Amino acid sequence: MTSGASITGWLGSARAQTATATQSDATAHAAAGHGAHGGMITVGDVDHARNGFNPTALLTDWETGAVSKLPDGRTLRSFEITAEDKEIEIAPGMMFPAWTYNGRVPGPALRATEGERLRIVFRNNGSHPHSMHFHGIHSARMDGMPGAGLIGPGEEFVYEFDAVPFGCHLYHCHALPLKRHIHKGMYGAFIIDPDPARHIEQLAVAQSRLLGTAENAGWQEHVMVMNAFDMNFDDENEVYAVNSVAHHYMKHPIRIVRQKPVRIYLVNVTEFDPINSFHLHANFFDYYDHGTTLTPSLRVIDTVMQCQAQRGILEFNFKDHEPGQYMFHAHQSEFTELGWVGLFDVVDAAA
Ligand SMILES: [Cu+2]
Repeated sequence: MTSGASITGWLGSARAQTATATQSDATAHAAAGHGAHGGMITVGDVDHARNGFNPTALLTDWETGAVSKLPDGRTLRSFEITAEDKEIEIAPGMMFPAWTYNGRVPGPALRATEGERLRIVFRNNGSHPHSMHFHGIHSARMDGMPGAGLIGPGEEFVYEFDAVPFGCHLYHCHALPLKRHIHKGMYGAFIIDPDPARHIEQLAVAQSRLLGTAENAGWQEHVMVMNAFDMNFDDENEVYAVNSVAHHYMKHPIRIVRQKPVRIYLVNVTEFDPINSFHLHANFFDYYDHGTTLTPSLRVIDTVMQCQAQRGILEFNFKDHEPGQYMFHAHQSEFTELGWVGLFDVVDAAA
């Protein structure tokens, strides 16, 4: 982050621009009630309709594409992604000139099942060359590098590869300068659910991870992409968030039914800072590094750190907790104050 800069300074002008919206925003007044947690959060709300996405909806917005059968009987799952330039509001009154996948930051959370054939039709309607570089297993010519799917404005490329290994992955643009293309918003989660038929020895766990199964429906799943924004292009971040909007989940706590377990697909794409982290208040979680195992790689921890592109799955529950609002945030305190903090609103199933 920028030493000496503060979100308060940025928000001085932001407040002036959005004074009317700010005064009439009931959620802002509700959020003020969290003063005990440290009331130093942004005032008001962003225009989600103008952005075209709402971080609350993004938590469960899985893009599963279109499914068909290949001649050999395998499943083909197809996605369509378009790169486009778009201004997005990442804190009230603070506009960021983003480069996006499908008009949103982060891009769609692509979700497939282990072993499927994936086809991603990528069109570049942006003003710069872009690509989709997937973290997964594929051939060199599908890697999203120059000569392998990095395309100019107006061009189209089709990536095709198998969905392996299962896990919590990501994709991002690999055009140069890389730090600018990633930071501008060109990234998204890429989840490959395990195919239970391939994991008979851990069938119940595999089934619980597979979207659409009854076992999976017993979980509360959310995807969280930790990101940040360099508002003045000095290669340091001024605003931090999960799913792009600073302090969003403070103003709009994430509702959690106490009796159902929680699974978080956590991805770090933060540019310019070496690491980011996730800390859960008043609770502990199991962690699956990269999501590529069905047994936890870390057990009973309350904080995990990730470098850029590192990701994993968190599992926890509040079944023995009393209902209430439980905080989560980066345990780099400065990231927290600059936007990366939120609340789980834990309620009883009947509530
Ligand atoms: Cu790019």
